[in-house]
Amino acid sequence: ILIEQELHKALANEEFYLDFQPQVNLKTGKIESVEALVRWRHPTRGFVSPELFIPIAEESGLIIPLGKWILETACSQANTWKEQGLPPMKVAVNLSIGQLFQQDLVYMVQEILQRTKLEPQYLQLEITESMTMNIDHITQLLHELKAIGIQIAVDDFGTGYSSLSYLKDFPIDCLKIDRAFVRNIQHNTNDEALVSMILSMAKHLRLKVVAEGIEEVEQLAFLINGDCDYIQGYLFSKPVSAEQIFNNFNELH
Ligand code: G
Ligand code: G
Ligand code: MN
Ligand code: NA
Repeated sequence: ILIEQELHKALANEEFYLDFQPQVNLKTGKIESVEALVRWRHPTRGFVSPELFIPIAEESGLIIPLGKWILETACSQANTWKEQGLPPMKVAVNLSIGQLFQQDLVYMVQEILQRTKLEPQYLQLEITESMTMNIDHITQLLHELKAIGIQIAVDDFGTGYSSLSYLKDFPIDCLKIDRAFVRNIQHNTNDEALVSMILSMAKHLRLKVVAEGIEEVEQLAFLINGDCDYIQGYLFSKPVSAEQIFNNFNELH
């Protein structure tokens, strides 16, 4: 309850900010996209993890205004980097389940893109498999979002309880392999088999793949060998501030 009340104040008090984690193209070695990750710096509690406050924001409905703020801030930041002279980068933004049932989501996305002057192909929305329960609603929604020209990624791929059937109905551009599969890739033949299978399946479905949570060079080698498209993980960079993305852009390459 306490956290819930403080969450409402936090938005007005500008206690939220975004960090960004680079996604590296394994073919070119370049950063082509970043994932926006929300952070809450509470005045007395200090840093509160999104793993704690996102579920509370979901339950309390605050996820709607917070989600809007996140999307707007991420799009506006992508445009700022461009104006600062960085090569164009896609920004990936996590959607919460509540946002998928927000009446005006498509309109809101469109309006934010216009206002921030970000070209639609530079926005990627991440949904998770747990959101694929209501197939008819989500299929319709994703088609409307694709019509705007944005990209869609399935986050935490392989960890949900859903069947694979949504892959044939949803207009998806990208799968993000959950870090649970990548973690023991060098030591566990089951994980190795699963990651290889996902990479091969994605290729047949013409989907891009981002492997998440890459921490070790052995994992990187396996993914390069498997023809994975992008990696995201501490090996390359932790989530960092917008300023750090700008300042370190050349070093990060
Ligand atoms: O960044 P970190 O690893 O601490 O994130 C923890 C969890 O919070 C992850 O599951 C991540 O998807 C989620 N999360 C982080 N930022 C956002 C956001 O902007 N929106 C939503 N809906 N979830 C987020
Ligand atoms: O659920 P989602 O994939 O959106 O959340 C991404 C989360 O993964 C972020 O909280 C981010 O901080 C975390 N993360 C990113 N790279 C790594 C990594 O290499 N190792 C670990 N343990 N966590 C990571
Ligand atoms: Mn994500
Ligand atoms: Na993930």
